[in-house]
Amino acid sequence: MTDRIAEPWGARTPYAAGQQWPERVDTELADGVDADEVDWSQSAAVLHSNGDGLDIASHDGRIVGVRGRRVDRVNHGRLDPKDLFGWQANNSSDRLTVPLVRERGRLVESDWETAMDRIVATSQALLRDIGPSAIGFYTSGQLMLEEYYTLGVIARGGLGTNHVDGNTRLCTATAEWALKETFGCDGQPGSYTDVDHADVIALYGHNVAETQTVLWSRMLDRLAGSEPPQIICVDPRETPVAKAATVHLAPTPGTNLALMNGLLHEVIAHDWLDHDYIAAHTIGFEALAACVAQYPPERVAEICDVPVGDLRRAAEILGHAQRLLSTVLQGFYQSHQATAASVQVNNLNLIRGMLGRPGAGILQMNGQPTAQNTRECGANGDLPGFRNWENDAHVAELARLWNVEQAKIPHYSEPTHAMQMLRFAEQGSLQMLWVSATNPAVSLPELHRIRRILGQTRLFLVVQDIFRTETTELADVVLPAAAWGEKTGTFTNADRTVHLSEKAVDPPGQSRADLDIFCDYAQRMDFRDRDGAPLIAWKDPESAFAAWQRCSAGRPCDYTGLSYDKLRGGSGIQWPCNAEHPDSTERLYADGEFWAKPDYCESYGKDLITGGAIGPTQARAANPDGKAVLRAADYTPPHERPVDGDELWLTTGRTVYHFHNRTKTGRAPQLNDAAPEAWVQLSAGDAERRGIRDGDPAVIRSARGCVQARAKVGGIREGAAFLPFHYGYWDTESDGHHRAANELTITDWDPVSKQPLFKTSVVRISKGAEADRSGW
Ligand SMILES: Nc1nc2c(c(=O)[nH]1)N[C@H]1C(S)=C(S)[C@@H](COP(=O)(O)OP(=O)(O)OC[C@H]3O[C@@H](n4cnc5c(=O)[nH]c(N)nc54)[C@H](O)[C@@H]3O)O[C@H]1N2
Ligand SMILES: Nc1nc2c(c(=O)[nH]1)N[C@H]1C(S)=C(S)[C@@H](COP(=O)(O)OP(=O)(O)OC[C@H]3O[C@@H](n4cnc5c(=O)[nH]c(N)nc54)[C@H](O)[C@@H]3O)O[C@H]1N2
Ligand SMILES: [Mo]
Repeated sequence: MTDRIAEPWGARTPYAAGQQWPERVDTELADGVDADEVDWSQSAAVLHSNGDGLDIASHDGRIVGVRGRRVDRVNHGRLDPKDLFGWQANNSSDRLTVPLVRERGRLVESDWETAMDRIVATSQALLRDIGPSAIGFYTSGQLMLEEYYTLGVIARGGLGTNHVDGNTRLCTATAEWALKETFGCDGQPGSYTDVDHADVIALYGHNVAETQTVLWSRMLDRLAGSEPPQIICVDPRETPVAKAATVHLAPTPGTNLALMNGLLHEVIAHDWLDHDYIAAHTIGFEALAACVAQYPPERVAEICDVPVGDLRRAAEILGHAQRLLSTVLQGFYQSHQATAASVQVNNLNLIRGMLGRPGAGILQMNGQPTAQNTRECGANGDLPGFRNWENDAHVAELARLWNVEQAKIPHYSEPTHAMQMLRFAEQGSLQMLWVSATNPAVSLPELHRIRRILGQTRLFLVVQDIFRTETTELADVVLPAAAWGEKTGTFTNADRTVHLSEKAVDPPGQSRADLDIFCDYAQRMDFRDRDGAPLIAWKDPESAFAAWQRCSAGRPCDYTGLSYDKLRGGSGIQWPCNAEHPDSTERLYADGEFWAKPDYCESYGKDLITGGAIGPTQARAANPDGKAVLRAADYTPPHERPVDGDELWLTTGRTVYHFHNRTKTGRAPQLNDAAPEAWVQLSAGDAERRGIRDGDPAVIRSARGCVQARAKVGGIREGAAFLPFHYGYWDTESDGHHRAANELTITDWDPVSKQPLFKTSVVRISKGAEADRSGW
């Protein structure tokens, strides 16, 4: 058997362009467990957005392994190393099993009555004394569809607060906004089967090899077969993707928009265009052409510090592609001018007519397993069902569906984004924050500030998790949740594939499914509709799903043709799935029609530089027919940038072996042993100038904090350094030294998507282990 730690992608199963991707079933069972003696429950992967179908093996009430689902369209049986080993965390002896409440400054074990009473009493007092805006919810991309929708209805229809967001704000807010800016609506145009057909695959700031390993296996299998695709990689590091690329462009962090404008310049200058597609299906071409005319290759090569020949070659490959698949992720979404740069990827596909047919697609990727649902269900900065908060008819529709007053549903401004919620808490107007399935004390930027905000006594902090984390330690009430495998629900991956995940075992101790916790809160708060009936008229996952289906009816993310039964037994199914598309929808926009018509669209769009709202009047005038919008933007330099040779760009991100703050992967021995400690990656030249050799201890300082890590020399461009963000403090002795990347990062966000800029800050690095945190 392949050692999947040494070989994360497993063995090759080559295939040629246009063929079916062969099956390969990956299985992992605990030592001594016999596959014939276990019960299998259908589910899908939860340690990334790929949505790999898998079955959970259980025996005697414990999860004992996993097996890839051969029939699933996403993975054809394959599994990622994190999924092969990560399930062991469910069985960890340090799971949260009882509610905790803060007594005289300390968290003590309690019971559900006491914990929920405190939450309800605080909510009611705040509603009475201040109003709904004193209460906020910060949720996840890791719960299930039914849970987000329930939370969305509670917050917007029950309490009437505008302060609901997900950690999807840190993750795929830019994916969503790039899609809204171009197509008027969220929703992934492409499909993973585009990999089977593409002749060019361009990956922009997307280290798919480490972050969606099964999707990369699909690409590797194409590369190993006949008629392999050409690969374009844009990443300052020499990732496995870069190593396999035909052309690797390694721009200076934060210069993505200049690079994209340069590529567009070449494609337009050489007339590698689909003029018919542009004329029939888009608006804005002249303005785009005028803007990118200012970005000839020589200028762009200088801004981005990439060889001009490589830039030209990449443009030529993109310009000649017959079936171009483009993917985008955090190297764009969390970098400077995030939305503006990601939108240019859409533009490139559009002006080449590369959309809606096999191999010609766009994947504005997701990161977390259920991020798509956070966005669909109204648990982040949108109304449920991709409804437009600026469109009164959409709000009225929701009010009818929930049978509440239209005025109850906040739509006086854009829903509050997470960083703004934190600011409100810092300033004191937000007095209760309910955090579910996210760990902001490690994952938000500028951690000393986050700890100060969350630790205030005037803020009532509720944290709902499966483990004690850096964030639970700051809470007033901690609620123990059931994990994946211990509850039933559905979730949707990055290419709109919906999976059912069945409960395989009971949750430990008194822990409860997040859905049960939210429903319990709704009942205790006694939220009612206009006729006095309970606002939340469901109690279990399947009836919550049915409620969501009604909400999704007629909207782009239409689930009305799905059911738990239909999702059982076979493959996951792509939405929209309704009377018109009863089986599934593989690709969006195949007919060149978009969800951008003014009355239907999710957003009227924003200015890419300022983030200023375009508004209904201008949107109606500019794009009455709802065509795809080619939006242009000029490059501006990042706000913080190195001023001398001593300073380096800091960029942060992931390794293949860990998921986020490692609450799961850090508890799986194989994964933890594969990457037990943080490191800092820097180029050979930058290391030598600092007298640093591979493996030396190093101190990394920014204006905001200090981190220690061992140096890893090479594999990154000059002038840039990389820190993984996985390492927090739950499994360290508190010896005063810092290791979380976010001690260093900056409080700054993209003007359009409001996604924080985790990929561009400035640091100094020196050799040594001294945890001298005194100043910058
Ligand atoms: N193993 C693993 N897989 C995961 C996760 C995980 O924690 N671990 N998390 C999941 C989640 S939630 C997400 S969001 C995804 C993220 O998946 P990715 O976006 O693929 O991962 P990152 O490592 O955050 O960033 C990708 C690349 O961006 C590059 N980069 C940094 N700055 C810039 C820049 O300015 N320009 C360009 N062009 N590139 C830049 C980095 O060098 C890095 O290789 O992964 C998902 N899958
Ligand atoms: N510097 C830097 N910072 C980053 C990033 C980066 O690239 N660089 N990436 C950003 C991105 S893309 C993301 S997605 C975020 C991720 O940041 P977080 O969301 O903070 O990361 P996790 O560690 O996944 O936190 C999820 C928490 O939910 C808990 N949990 C898991 N399952 C369940 C469940 O079913 N119910 C409940 N109630 N709890 C559960 C886990 O134990 C864990 O504590 O980090 C962001 N921060
Ligand atoms: Mo993410």
